[in-house]
Order: sequence, then structure tokens, then C-alpha cells
Amino acid sequence: MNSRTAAAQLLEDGWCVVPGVLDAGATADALQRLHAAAEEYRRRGHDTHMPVLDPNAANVRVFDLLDLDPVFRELIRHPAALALVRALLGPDAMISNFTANIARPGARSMSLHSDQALVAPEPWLAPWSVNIIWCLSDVHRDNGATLFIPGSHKVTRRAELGAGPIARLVPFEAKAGSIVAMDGRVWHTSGANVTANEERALLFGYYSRGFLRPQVNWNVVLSPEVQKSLDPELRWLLGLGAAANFAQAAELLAADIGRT
Ligand SMILES: O=C(O)CCC(=O)C(=O)O
Repeated sequence: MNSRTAAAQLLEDGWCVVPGVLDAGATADALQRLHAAAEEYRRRGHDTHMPVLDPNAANVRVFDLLDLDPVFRELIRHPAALALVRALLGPDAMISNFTANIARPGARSMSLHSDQALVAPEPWLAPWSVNIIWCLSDVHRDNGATLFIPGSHKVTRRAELGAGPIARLVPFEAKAGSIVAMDGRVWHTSGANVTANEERALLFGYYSRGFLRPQVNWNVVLSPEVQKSLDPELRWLLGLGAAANFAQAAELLAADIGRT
């Protein structure tokens, strides 16, 4: 990378890659736990093929990661991830979702979208969400790297995407153990895995501003045992305290604009 910091690149370009956040051992351990989590998720009665997202079962989707293995509760609050999240969204950022998409050979692309458009209506005038993508395998175009449209974090309405957006897609390429941070306004899709036998395993830690409802209800997703095990920081990031949408109020009232 050039002399810009990763956070500066994220703010300006809408994305950045930070290599080597996990070493080889930690990456292999997380990957093995992801496969175990996929099995447990199926055992709990969920299908890992989600036809609403992916055209065939070569994409393996695992939701509820935070309930499935403590390693994911560590990754979601990893300092390298939270530093980028807070640089883009500010101190009130919360955890919206944490899911995995394993693209196996034969996996095909999903629909083009931005993650902010999935949780808030247009116009998208500021970053209100961000994805931290954990690469548990090397990721490149042929094994289904996430494809994105450079500069699309500046798109404020769907109509501004213009004609032929698919032709403008380029891959995020990164080594196993890296994280990719992607502004929620970046238009992107999953790539097709055209390799014979290479799996592409990615985790998507999704965070949003405190005034946006998270994608899932953590009170329901997390078992009582997991909830009891959480420390105050993680409880706060998951919105599990009694107070919810008060960050704007605190800021406005502290500004003390005036009283009669
Ligand atoms: O798997 C990918 O590369 C992208 C997944 C994605 O964008 C999504 O699930 O919303």
C-alpha cells in the first residue's frame, strides 16, 4: 500500500485491505471452526443454501456465527476491525450481523447490491454501515473474490449507478489472514468460483450506526448462556443493554443549544 493509512484509504476510496491480521495458525483454526459451525448450523435445522441469495448450493451460508463459536465473538471485536469501523462510522457503531459465505467450486454470483441499501432507503449521503471481511483463504478472481465497483460509495441513489454496472466490477484480492473493509455504500457482489478444487471462505462482520436497527435481533439469536458470558463492551456493541437509540440524544442535549 502507499503512504496512506488503511483508515484514510477506507474513508477516501470506500475500501481497504489490511494483510496479516491473523497469522497462519489463527486463520487455519478459524477456518476449521467455520466448517464445524456450518455443520452445527445445519444440525439446528437451517439450510446453508439460501436460494434468495445464491443460485446454487455451492455457496455455503452460515448465519448466527456469534452463537456458534467463541472464536467469532473474538473476531467481531478484534481491535484491527473496530479501529476501521470506528474510523468510518464513529464511536456509536454497533454490530449488525456476522455471517459467512463459503464459495465452493461451481459457486455463482449473487445480485449486485450495496449493504447500506439493504438496511436504509436512499439517498445514501454518508457511511452508515461497513463490512469487515475476514479472508480465511487466499482470495482471487477465479475462486470467487467479492467483486466491487470502484468509487460506488459515492452513489447516493440507485439511478446513479448508470448503465452496465456489471462491466465495472473488479475483485478484492487478498491473502488468507487479511481483512478487507468495505464502506456499506459500495456496490458489490460475490464472484463465481471457477476453480477445480479451491474453496473461498469469507466471514462478513457487518456494523452500522447506532440509530440503525441491526439486521438481526441479538436477543433472539444469542442463547441465554452466550448472553450471560458477554462482557460489557460486547453487550454494548450488540445492543443488549436496556437503553437503545440514545446516542443522538446524548450528543444533541450535550450541545445545549438553548433553553427558555
Ligand atoms: O460472498 C461475497 O463475496 C459477497 C457476499 C455479499 O455481498 C452478501 O452476502 O451480501
